[in-house]
Amino acid sequence: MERIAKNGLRYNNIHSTALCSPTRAALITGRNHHSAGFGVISEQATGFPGYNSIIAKDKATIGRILLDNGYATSWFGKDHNTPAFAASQVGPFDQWPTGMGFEYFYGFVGGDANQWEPNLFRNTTQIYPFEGKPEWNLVTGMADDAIDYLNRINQTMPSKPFFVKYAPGATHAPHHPTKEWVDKIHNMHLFDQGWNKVREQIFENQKRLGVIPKDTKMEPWPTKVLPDWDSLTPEAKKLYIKQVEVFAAYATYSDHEIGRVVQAIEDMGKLDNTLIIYINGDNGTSAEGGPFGTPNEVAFFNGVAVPVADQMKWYDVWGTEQTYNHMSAGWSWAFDTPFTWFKQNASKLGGIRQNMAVSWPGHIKDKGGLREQFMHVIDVVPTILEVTGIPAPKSVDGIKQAPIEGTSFAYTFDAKNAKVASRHKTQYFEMFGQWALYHEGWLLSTQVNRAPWEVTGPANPDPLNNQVLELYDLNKDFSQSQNIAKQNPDKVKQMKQMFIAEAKKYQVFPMDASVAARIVAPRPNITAGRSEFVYTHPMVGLPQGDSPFLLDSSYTITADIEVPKGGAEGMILTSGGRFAGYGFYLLKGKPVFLWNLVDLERIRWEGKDALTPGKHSLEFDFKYDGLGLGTLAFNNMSGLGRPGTGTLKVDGKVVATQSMSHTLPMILQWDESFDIGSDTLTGVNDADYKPPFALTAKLNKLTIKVDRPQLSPADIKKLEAAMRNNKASE
Ligand SMILES: [Ca+2]
Repeated sequence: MERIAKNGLRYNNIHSTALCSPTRAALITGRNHHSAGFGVISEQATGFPGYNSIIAKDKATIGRILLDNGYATSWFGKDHNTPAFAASQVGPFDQWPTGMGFEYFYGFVGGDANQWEPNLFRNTTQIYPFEGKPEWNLVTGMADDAIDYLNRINQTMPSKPFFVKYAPGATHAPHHPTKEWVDKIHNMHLFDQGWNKVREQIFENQKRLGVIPKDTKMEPWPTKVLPDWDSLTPEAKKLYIKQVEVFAAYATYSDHEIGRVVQAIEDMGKLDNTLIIYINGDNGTSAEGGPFGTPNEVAFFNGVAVPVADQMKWYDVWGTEQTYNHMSAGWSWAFDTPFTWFKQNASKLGGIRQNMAVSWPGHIKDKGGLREQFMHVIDVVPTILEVTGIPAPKSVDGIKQAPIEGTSFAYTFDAKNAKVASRHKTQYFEMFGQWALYHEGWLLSTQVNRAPWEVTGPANPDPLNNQVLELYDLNKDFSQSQNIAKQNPDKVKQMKQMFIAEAKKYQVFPMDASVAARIVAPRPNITAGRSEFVYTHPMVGLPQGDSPFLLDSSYTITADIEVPKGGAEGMILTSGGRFAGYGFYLLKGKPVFLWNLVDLERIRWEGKDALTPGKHSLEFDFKYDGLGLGTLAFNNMSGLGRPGTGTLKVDGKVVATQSMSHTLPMILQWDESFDIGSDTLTGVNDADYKPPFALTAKLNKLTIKVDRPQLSPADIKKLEAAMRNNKASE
């Protein structure tokens, strides 16, 4: 990044939406995230136009526009703009990168990926280049593939212009750098003094570099949200330093590999006429590890915080394939210096302000210059169109195109415009019911009422009005630290009206403050309306969002198999993997059903005897003891994650019965698939087997029956009463 900045311009006032796929949708379409159907991530999509995870056909992406104008277009790394219900091999593929105008795709479809064993696709086909290569890492794999691709284009047709969208998994969790980079960072001892001191140091560095005004103020450490470093136990300090060193190693490693791709362009002799826009950040720094961090992000999304002492079990393997790790939010706060709050907090600069460097050596002459004009990621598309001289298309595939909503920042490339006023005058922000409005230097913000790790509580029922409003003058107050709402009541009123007008214009309404509840909200799904699933053929790679959902429900899984002479072993059915999931398999001939509860606890049913050769019917029956997903409609999570009893049967005879005191409420490991007849990527129990663990018995038929709980009229009455009480207490 430093190379791009030194060779071009630095920007300190560009903004994102506060969350990943919403920002990406805005980045590739030049429209606001709600306009592009991505008010939230696709796994939280609901039926409203601003939130349905569908990028409508009247908003063609920059990939499509450039493709239609002769460019070779490609996308490397994270996608997360494919609706969860279109992520399986039945498609449709029109909202995969290749369907959105990016002719070549090498990356992962979902929200994040294990970098050691990713759910990786080339175009729309899953590939496994890491098999048998324990040293392989996607950060390097992706750079190698991009370098190979760019050289292929260049050697085949040197005059072909190219467009690359490069979105590494870094620094989203899991933080998976190579050991080389972890050692390098560790030896620098950057973080030994703790997050309070690191924050002060970053603040001083920012002033020294001139990227923030000299008179910028910094709010005191938020002791109500996060503890002071000095108050921590030695064990916690030790753990948190490890967490942050791995994070920093991941950031640096990724930056280094991006540098190799840039070098490849220089080696082709094309750097002078290549515009590189490098936006660095995970929106704000992510606090989704919670105050303690976590060895397993899947635990976080199931509402499970792992105490420090338990996390120490993973200390030596932090960042390796044994963890799906995230760091303590204390570091995230420090890394958002000089701002407050985090990714997800759309009303705070700590959630939405990015840094950016832009180089175009043959054209931008003010090398190393700083630009301070207000901008947003929706400005990137119109900027690319302006510099390439390509007009925004009036129609694509016969469909009239909606106007682009961003404003080109190409004017800032010219040194004489270094200090002119921003051309982007007004911008709304909204995420999970937290919102803000920017207008010509003023920022109206809702007071933060939820830390990003508080995801399972009841949602604010009226996020437009049930808010404390704050007002800031960013022209004088770079870090959004002086709330002047009291002194300017008329301005507050006027800007709230302006927010409502913008929100109406860009399909922000109905605003919804729920977070976790939306993960399990009903949405289009290829399994919708089905309670019975039959499989007669081995099959791997079905994503979580497109497979039978067994959480918060009763279900019965029956496998009719034929054991050959000498016995059998292997995977019958699995979903998820090392960090959460279930497996139904034969181990040394014995039937096993296993629930992996976020790698903290494994519940296991096992038959005593190995199956004899011949035909057998295996059954795992689970009776769920709770009201199920239906309680969500009442802003109530009480139906989820409840206990239940599982029974394992062989040929109709019970061989094991066991109760679970709690179950996973939300989600299995999302980057792992539903696999029949073998296991891809990681396994659910390393102590038992290594994937692919192919089934050596013949699978004649696998049947899954799901018996979802239904609310009785009495249940509904109770839930309605609870909801009324909740509202009354607010
Ligand atoms: Ca797996």
